[in-house]
Parts: sequence; structure tokens; C-alpha cells
Amino acid sequence: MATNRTLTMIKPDAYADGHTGEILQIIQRAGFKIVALKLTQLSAEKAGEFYAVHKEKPFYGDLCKYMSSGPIVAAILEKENAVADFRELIGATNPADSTTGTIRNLFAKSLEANAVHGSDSDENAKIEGDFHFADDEQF
Ligand code: 3AN
Repeated sequence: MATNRTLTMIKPDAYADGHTGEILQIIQRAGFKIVALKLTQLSAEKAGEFYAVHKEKPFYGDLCKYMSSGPIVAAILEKENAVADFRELIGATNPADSTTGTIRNLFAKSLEANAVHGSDSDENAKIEGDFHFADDEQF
């Protein structure tokens, strides 16, 4: 069932470089409502859990190290067709392939440090939203 929600993370580099405010502004101007928001930091173990789907990939170890290297901002976003529309707003995984004006095109440093995460399905949006916010009763 479509929930009209997606989960984003502003990744360590983008947060450390001070892009959080601008990224959230782009997200809100695109019509997404922020329904949950927090500054947090993943342990390497929790990052591994979040990206478990990539466990067999050669970049998994580096990805977990990178995603636990500093604070991130996690948010649940709400909008009709949230998952697909947000993927469009952030642009391609590899910033070299991303459309001009997308968040990754504006802020990503590399394929790994690509500024933001966006859920890839309604099912994963729910799983990832719970991953970050299940302890917060209202969500
Ligand atoms: P997306 O974040 O666009 O859904 P995924 O799920 O394929 O992309 O990859 C998850 C994360 O893993 C990416 N955001 C990126 O940081 C990293 N990643 C993906 N592919 C590679 C790769 N070939 N080399 C290094 N890091 C990668």
C-alpha cells in the first residue's frame, strides 16, 4: 500500500559542509512536508543494518564506514507519490549522471558521498522510517 511517505538522510559530508538548511529548503519548496526530523549518528553496526541489502557489494564496508563517520539528518517526508518524486528531486546515485539542479547534482562529492539518501520503494520507506523513528511514538 502506498503511504505517500519517504525517508531521507542528509549524509555526513553534506551535513558537515553546512548544506542541511539549503537541502531542507529545496525539499520543502518541492512540496514535501517534513513529518519527522532528527540529527543523529549511526554506529558502523547500525549503518550495516540500514544498508544490509548491499552486504555482498564490494563497496559495502566503505559505505558503512562513511555513513557512520559523522552526524546525519534523518527525516520522514510526506507528499503524494513521495518515493518517486523524491528520487527525481535528488537525482541519480552517481552525481556524474545527475540532472542539473537536483540535490545530488548540487551537493554530492562522489558516488559514495552523494549528499542524500532517498527510499527506493514504499515498502522500504516504511522499513527505513521505522529504523530511524520507531521509538518516537507519534510515528
Ligand atoms: P541510492 O542511494 O540512489 O538508492 P543505492 O541504494 O544503489 O543508491 O546505493 C546506496 C548507497 O551506496 C549510495 N547512496 C551510495 O552512497 C553507495 N553506492 C552505490 N553504488 C556504489 C558504488 N558503485 N561505489 C560506491 N558506493 C556506492
